[in-house]
Amino acid sequence: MTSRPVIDDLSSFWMPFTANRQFKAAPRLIEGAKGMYYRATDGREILDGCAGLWCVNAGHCRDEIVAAIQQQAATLDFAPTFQMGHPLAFEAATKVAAIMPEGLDRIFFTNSGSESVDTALKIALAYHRARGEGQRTKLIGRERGYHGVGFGGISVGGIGPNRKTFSGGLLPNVDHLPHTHAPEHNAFSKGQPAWGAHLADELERIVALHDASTIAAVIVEPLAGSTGVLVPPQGYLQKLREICTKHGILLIFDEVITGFGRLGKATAAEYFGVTPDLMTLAKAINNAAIPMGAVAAHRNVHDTIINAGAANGIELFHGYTYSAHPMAAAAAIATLDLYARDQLFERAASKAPKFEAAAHALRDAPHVKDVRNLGMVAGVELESRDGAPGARAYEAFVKCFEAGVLVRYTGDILAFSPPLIIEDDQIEQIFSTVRKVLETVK
Ligand code: PXG
Ligand code: PLP
Repeated sequence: MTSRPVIDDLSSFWMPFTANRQFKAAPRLIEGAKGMYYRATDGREILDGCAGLWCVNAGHCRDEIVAAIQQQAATLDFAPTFQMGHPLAFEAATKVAAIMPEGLDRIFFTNSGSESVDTALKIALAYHRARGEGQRTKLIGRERGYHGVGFGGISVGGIGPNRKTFSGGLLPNVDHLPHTHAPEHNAFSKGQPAWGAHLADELERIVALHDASTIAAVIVEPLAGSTGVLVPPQGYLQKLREICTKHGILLIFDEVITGFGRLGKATAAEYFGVTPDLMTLAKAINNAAIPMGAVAAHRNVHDTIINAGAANGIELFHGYTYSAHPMAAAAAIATLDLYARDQLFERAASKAPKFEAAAHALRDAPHVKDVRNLGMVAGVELESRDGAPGARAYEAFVKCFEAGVLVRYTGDILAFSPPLIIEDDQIEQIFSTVRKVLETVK
């Protein structure tokens, strides 16, 4: 059963990353949410197995966040942060900084992950220029990386379909590391796979090709989410860090998905014990209640740029009308307080073993060719149908929705990343529903 539209005309909304014609022929519409559940327009409750789009980490419509936004909307709707400020912007930055890895305590606010990525890439160029190495302009991404949809993000990104149409407009000075997906070695790994740390050595090859003196930054997702959950091999991120440090290259972790508890720590950097120079954040920064993103910059990067500018001059020519929007900032403060009060990152860590076991129990379900996981993230890769890649996972996604569980799919990979408030029986419900659905999928 598909939700009946509550409005007749679906034609004006050009939907993002959606098969518009297919969707509008059989829409799935959500009209409410609370805690672990969405409510569809036909009144059905749908268990949220992916925290919206990896972002509602504290669960939906939390009273504390709702109240903070309502109050802020009636107190200060908007104030510029260009040559002015409002107190919540500074308070939100201080609270974000407090849970970042040591040193990453200078916070630049944006409105999305894509803007955070563009901002981080620009900060990297500004940093080298401030140091007198303005020739360091190359950016190194990774195959299968997802860094949003700005021109910077798709240039360093490594997802073919996101780049192809726009290939004439990509940034010129970009190269890519190989991705780390190696099912022939690592299928059904629990947590970090043992094989593949040496893939980080490819960075040395790229440095040898271009020379370190031309390279500004390397950007990677510490755990790649959007491409279908690629968990970094043991030792891989440590090697990337060492090589970047050796050559004076900035390391950017794109933590738009992994930030704010997804792996059971505030950041993946903390989880893996590897500290980047810049970190991009968004999504769960304020439980996705109002659009917001951020870049956390190491103090040294920040100070280098700030101190290179004239004393009364603007140091970085960059910013968004809505950087640190009052409502987004109010939501961030309330969200970060909630994460701390309810110890949601610790909760994620404590639920992770149960989540891992439930995901891996799908190992012998029909069509399953790999299960991988870390923290409160899991990916289940299906065999593709001959000549129709993605069709099987799409069918599973639709059937799960009809059976009352929201999952995410990309290609033929199902991805799971529930709110961190999930209970054990809800973990069971997600994966038992997927098993039942896979038994009916062609
Ligand atoms: N970087 C990373 C690592 C992301 O995962 C972005 C940047 C871009 O953020 P914005 O806010 O501009 O969308 C993301 C976003 C999915 C999915 O289902 C993932 C994202 C967005 C939408 C869907 O995998 N990640
Ligand atoms: N386009 C025009 C014409 C603008 O005036 C502005 C901002 O003033 C922008 C784009 C950028 O908008 P935002 O600051 O919301 O990113």
